[in-house]
Amino acid sequence: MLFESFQLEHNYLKNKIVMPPMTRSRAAKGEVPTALMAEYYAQRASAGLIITEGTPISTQGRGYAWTPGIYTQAQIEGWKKVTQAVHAKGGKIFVQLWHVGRVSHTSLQENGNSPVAPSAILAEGVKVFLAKNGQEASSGQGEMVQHSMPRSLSIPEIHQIIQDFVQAARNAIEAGFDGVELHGANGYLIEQFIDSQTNKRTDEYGGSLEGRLRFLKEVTTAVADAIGANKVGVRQAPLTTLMGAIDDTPEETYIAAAKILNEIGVAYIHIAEADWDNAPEMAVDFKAAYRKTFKGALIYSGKYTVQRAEEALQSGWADLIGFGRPFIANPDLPYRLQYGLPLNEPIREKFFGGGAEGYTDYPFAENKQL
Ligand code: 8OZ
Repeated sequence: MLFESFQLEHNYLKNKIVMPPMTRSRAAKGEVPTALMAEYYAQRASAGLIITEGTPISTQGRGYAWTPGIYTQAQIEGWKKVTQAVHAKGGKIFVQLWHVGRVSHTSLQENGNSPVAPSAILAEGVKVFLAKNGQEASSGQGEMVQHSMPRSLSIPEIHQIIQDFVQAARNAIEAGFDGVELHGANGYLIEQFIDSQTNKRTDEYGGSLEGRLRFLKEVTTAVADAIGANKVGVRQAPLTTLMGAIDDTPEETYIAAAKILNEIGVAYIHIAEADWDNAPEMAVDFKAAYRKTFKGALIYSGKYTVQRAEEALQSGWADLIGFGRPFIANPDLPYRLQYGLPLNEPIREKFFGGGAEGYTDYPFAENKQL
């Protein structure tokens, strides 16, 4: 089933293999996507669906060096090169819209401001990736630094961030993306609102489960109203802990979130099972509850093999499967998986920052170009 097509609303996907979002930190000055990035994504256009690396919606939403943004005209023009290159190879591509919330550093914020969060709570030990001495991405010279103490958002600021998401989604459509994925996972802003240990607000954006889900609901509704719910997906990570965003009752919380997303009518929910986290495996009952609650497509990513992917699709709780790191090292991953060919191993040292090395120079099997 993995190699068969899938209709994701108006988007025809040629297989059920997703390239999930992966930060690679190779944008040019001004957080502008480059021609090298266009080549990287186009090389991977045999995926049924590509979802770009996390893409900040504003300066405030940035938490790492050299991540490509989608809030200036130069960035939109850069992304046009990416979407055109992917479409020319017959691929489909969504952009992941990202606000990091507290997971940032004063050096990345305007005027050295503090990062923002639902509540002013530090995640001890959670680090961000900064450029060493203001160097550019191509240097690859970065360092991991503890994120800065955040301050809590006022209600007008929350409303402004929702507008920033809407503008970023409009920019994405202008840039030629087939849709957007809202990054509601991995301990960033949307998840900081959702999870009980990061949201201690007492106003309407916290205090109760309904309150903690309000930001997700309002952002998703506003973005869906702006570009169409059929072009919107949402990523969630119910069980991850490493980024310090933890919910005390994840199943209750995230199934309630799925109910809201179902009512809005988004195209998909993308669940990060996060093999990089110590999170427990998601119980089959939890996955079945997602299926029962949410009528759109369900994508799962995290440590899948072809066999596990086929089982997930057969079992009925998944529609599409993401393969992350294997896609870094294997531009022609679907072909290799389909024919059982050996896989190239990803080079960890080249994950973040740098140039073509460990990025666009992984070989295709038998010199086959798609
Ligand atoms: C790794 C390094 C930097 C960012 C995520 C956006 O975990 C990320 C990310 C991952 O979702």
